[in-house]
This record gives sequence, C-alpha cells and structure tokens, in this order.
Amino acid sequence: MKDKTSTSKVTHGELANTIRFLSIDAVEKAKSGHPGLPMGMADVATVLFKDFLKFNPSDPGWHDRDRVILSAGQGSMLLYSLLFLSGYKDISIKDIKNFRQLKGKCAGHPEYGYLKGIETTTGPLGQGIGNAVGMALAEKIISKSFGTKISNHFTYAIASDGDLMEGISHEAASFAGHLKLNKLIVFFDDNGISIDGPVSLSNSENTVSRFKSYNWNTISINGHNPKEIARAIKIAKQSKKPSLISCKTKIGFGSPNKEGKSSSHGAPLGEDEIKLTRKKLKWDHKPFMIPKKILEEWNAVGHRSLSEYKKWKKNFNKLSLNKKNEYRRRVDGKLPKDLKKILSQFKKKFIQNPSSIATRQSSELVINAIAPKLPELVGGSADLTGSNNTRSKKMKTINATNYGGNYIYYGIREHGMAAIMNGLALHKGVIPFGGTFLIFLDYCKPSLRLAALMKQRAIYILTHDSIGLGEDGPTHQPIEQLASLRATPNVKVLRPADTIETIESWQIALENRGGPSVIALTRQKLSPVRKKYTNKNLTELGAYELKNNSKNPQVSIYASGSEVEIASELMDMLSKKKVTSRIISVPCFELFKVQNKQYKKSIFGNSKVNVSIEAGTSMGWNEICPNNLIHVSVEEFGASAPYKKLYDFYGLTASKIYKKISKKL
Ligand SMILES: Cc1ncc(C[n+]2csc(CCOP(=O)(O)OP(=O)(O)O)c2C)c(N)n1
Repeated sequence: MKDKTSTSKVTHGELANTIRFLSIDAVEKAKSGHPGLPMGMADVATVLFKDFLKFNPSDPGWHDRDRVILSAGQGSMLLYSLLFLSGYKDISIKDIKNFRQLKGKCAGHPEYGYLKGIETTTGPLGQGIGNAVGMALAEKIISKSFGTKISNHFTYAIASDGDLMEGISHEAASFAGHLKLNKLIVFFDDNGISIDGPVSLSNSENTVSRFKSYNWNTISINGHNPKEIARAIKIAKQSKKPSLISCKTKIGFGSPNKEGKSSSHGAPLGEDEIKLTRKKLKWDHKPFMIPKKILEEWNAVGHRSLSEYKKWKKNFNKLSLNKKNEYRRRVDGKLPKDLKKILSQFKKKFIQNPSSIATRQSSELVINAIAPKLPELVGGSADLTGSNNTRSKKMKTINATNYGGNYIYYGIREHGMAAIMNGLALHKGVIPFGGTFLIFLDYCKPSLRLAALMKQRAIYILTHDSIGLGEDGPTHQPIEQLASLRATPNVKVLRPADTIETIESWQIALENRGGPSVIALTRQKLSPVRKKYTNKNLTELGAYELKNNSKNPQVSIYASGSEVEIASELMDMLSKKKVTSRIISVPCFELFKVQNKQYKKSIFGNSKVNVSIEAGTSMGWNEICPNNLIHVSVEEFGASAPYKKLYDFYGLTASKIYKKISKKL
C-alpha cells in the first residue's frame, strides 16, 4: 500500500505494519491470541491516532481526551500496540512480550485498571458499544454543565461483526441515534469473518441500512485506504448524528494464506506463515524490533494534541475557583460534604413522622431529597419509571435537544441501559442509577458483572423484589436473582426492610465508589421496623440486631427486606407463647461478611433455633445464620395471585413459621 498523503519520510504503511507485526509477534510468543483483527484494522487505527485523536499519553487521565474503545476486545493487541507506540509510559515492550501472561498488563482482553489508556474492559462482544454510548452521553452532560471549552471530545469505538450482531449493540445504537450523540463515531470492521467462518453462515442483514434506520450517519469505505479513512472521519466529525464508518477490511491483512480467513482469528499465524507475511509486507525486522525512525514517528503521534492540551489547561484555569472545585469533585467522584447530613436529617424526620409505604416509594423520597444537591446523579429507568419510582419531581429529562437534565428514558432496553450506565460511570463526572424490575436483572447481568469487575459505581434500583409483587405471576417474580447477585463478587446487594434502611442503603450505594450496588425494593407497603433514630448507618453492618426480648433468646429470626415485617409478627407470636426471641435484620450479606469475628459471633448468637426468612431461594443463608437452621424461602417460580395469598401459600406467615419452630423447641 503506497501512501502519497504522508509528508514525513515514514509512510502510512510502515506505521500500520508496526501494529501488525507487534501483534503477530506478541500472539506468536504467547502462542495464544488474535492477530487477524489488528492486522485488518491497523490502517484505520493508524489514521485515527495519527491525524485525529485528541489525547496525551503523558497525562492519560486528561478528562477532555477523546475516548477510544476497542469493543472487539478479542483484538486486544491492536490497542496494546497503539498505546505502546504512541508513548504511554505505563506500557513497555516487555509488557507486550508478556502478552496474556499472569499478572501482565496486557491481558487476553483489554482490562480496565490494568493499564492506563484502556477506557473500559471489553471482550464480551457488544459491551464496548454500550459503554461508548454512555461515554458520549456523559461528554454531552458535562459539556452542558461546564461548557464546551472544558468538555468537547469525541468517543471512538472499534466494533466487529460480533459486536454488531449482539442484541446489546442494537439497544445502545438505537438509543444513541435517538439522542443524536453526534460525537460518537463507530468503526465497523466489516471483514465478513467470525470464528465459525464467513459471517454469511448466520447473517444476511444490511448493517449499514440498519444503522441508517437508527438515525445514524453512515459512511462506507475501504478500510485499507488511508485517504478514504481520513475523509470519512472528517465527515463523521461534522455530523449532527452518531456515525458508523463501515470499513471493508481483510482480516489477517498481509498474510498470504490466512488473509480473509477465519484461521487468522484466535490463533497464532505460525512461524512459516509469519515469514511469508514479513516478506509480503516487506517487513524485514526481527520479532518485536521497530526501526528507530518509525518508532520516533509513532512517538510524535503521541504529542499531536499538546497544544490542545495546553489550551484546555488554560481554559480550566480561567474558571472560577468554585467551578474548578466543583469540576474536580465530580470528576474525582467525591460526594458533596453535606450529603451525609441531608440523609441523616431525612432519617430523623421520617422517624418523627413514620408511615407505611413501599420501599420503592421510600427510595423516591430519597431521590427527591438528594437529587437537587447532587447534580452529577443521573437517573433513569428501562420504561418502568412510575413503577420503579426512579424519577423525583424536580428531575429534568435528558433528550436530543437538551442534555442538561438528569433523567434518562432508556426505553425497554435493560441491557443497553446497564452498559450505558457503565460508560457514564467510566467517563467520570456522572453517577448513574437505573431502574427496572429485579426479575430483569437477568437482562442486565453481563454489564452489571463488568461494572463489578471494573469497580464502577453504577446503582441499580430493582423494584418488585419478590413474590410480593403478586398478580403478575411467575415470569415477574424474582426467586433466584438475589442469590445470583450475591454470588457475583464486588456487588453490594442491599435489600432494605423499611424507609430508614432504604435511606441507609442509598447512602451506602452512593459512597460505594469501588463497584456497583443493587437496591432491591418492594412493590408492597411495609410497616416501619426501625423506630428509633440513630445517626449510625446500621445497614452498613450488613446484619444487625433489630429487636431482642431476652439476653439468651431461644429463637433468632434472620430476615431481609419485606420479611423483617413478618419476623416482627413472629416475635410477638412467640412472645405470647412465652418463647424468647430476637430479630436480626440482614439488609446486605456482603457487608456482613466483612465484619470482624467478634461481631459476627454476636450476630450468630446461641439460640436453640435459627430461622431465616426471605421470599426467594435460601441459597447463601447458611453463612448468615449457620446453626440449627430453618429456612423459610421460595424454591420454585412463584404463582399469580394477590400477594397475601402467595405469602400464605408459600408459608411466609408468622403462624406457619411458628408451627415449624415449635416442633424444634
Ligand atoms: C458475548 C460474546 N459471545 C461470544 C464471544 C466469543 N467470541 C469472541 S470473538 C467472536 C466472534 C468473532 O467474530 P467477529 O466479531 O467478526 O470478530 P473478528 O473475527 O473480525 O475478529 C466470538 C464469538 C465473546 N467474546 N463475547
């Protein structure tokens, strides 16, 4: 490929081939990985980095940098090569040689937090597209608050066939088109190949037409022609819509026997083929060797935005001190100092004026109280706003004509919403929360898992949290969802028992900067169980003694959420029969598990009988109350009926539980 556009002595082809051979050599050394994608997309990536990208490898966290997301994480060597070549100090040739090795920075798929310059963890196809949409939206939101001199960057994503086949990308792309996120530019690596062979085995859609119908700007180019690539990016940058640049490429470009074939996907080319490829691309250098002049040229690419960087710093310094501090606070993810006080006052007020309300309503009251003080809090729901109670009265809608609001109508796109929330959180400056029914957690789970993996603060408001939702029946009644969430590392699963625990849960979720939190809330009304004010956040203990009528109670009742109310009735019933007891409210397993031994021992107690009550599967409860256990749970998919009938049917009533206990006493 000859490049007459280059003014330097180093040609475009040489720059792109550097990516190709770094990738080929690293995959070959690791005997594992995917050389085909980096070889195919090297031209696009080279033009993007060399002529368009706003970034500064010396300050990878510069907040107004353009974001680059390799949604097709299987081609991770493309990203590692680009970061290394453009001069990110965090990555050396040693790291590249250590590709896919234990504790290496260059993991099999790009992992957020391992290496500066990686904007998000990708690998599960489609997720990166969702993240990119979230990042592009965050840019708009922040720009509205601080102006375009402070926030004015593009989000670029590289997507493969697989990314665009995955349903999540349909959801996210449709949403991006609706919101006219014009600073989002997606390169579609249209190489027509996936693992099983040609994409035509399973797909005959017209992807470009599909994106057109989503209200995207679409451009189709030869992905190996630098002029066409540059022209397309220029046009995309001017567009009033998000852009899809569909790049016809050859997977494994330059490999005489594997180019255009699925054999270049997911396996080293092999020594003989590498020799042939070196010959064909006229790359006469030893593995991992890069000629000095080419490396210098690549390093210069890393300096291309220095003047913009300096200008941004100047603009930032021109802001008032208050604005500067507020910007830093939001971007650093710190909460306003008075938030604790607001929540504590709210607790006090509610205790003075208690009422029986569903915890989803309690959550709405919390949002009402905090949203005006927390401008970075951006809520939303996947078309269940009224049911999830996620929108406070004063929230303003974010739409294509005004990004200055704080509420998002995600539509019926749970998976898209979850990935977009990750993008909003990763971008920084926004704290996303989103609602749906707890049962539809399953539609969010892959993104929620990534939020946990990436330690991102995404807050899930999951309502209708048990058979207590009643008549909607088994399809809507979450049974195994709490257990499945609790089995996922680094997720705080909060199931508050009343308004006070809901306030405390919100505080925990907001302060949890190291991962996602789920707040599971009821549809049905609950009587308050916390009646005495304390400034202390008891929910933070994970499990705590709520009531006690003896120093040595015969029965310990452990319950979460709505079942704490049943525990109270049970305690009264036991009391009438002269059986002593205590109640342990268990709003969060994860927080209890990290308490010290002594505290745990005090919670385990010495009762003759321990009972756990939760309207879901009992999996996991043995750890909370290990001995002499009776589980009161729901081990099947529920049923359609008024909820009180269901509680009775499944034995979730004080009198039915009392009968079980009396047999053990
Ligand atoms: C959600 C998900 N499903 C399956 C995979 C396994 N996988 C990795 S790459 C790939 C398909 C590769 O085809 P394509 O997207 O066209 O990428 P290319 O071959 O062009 O690299 C699959 C199925 C995955 N990473 N994520």
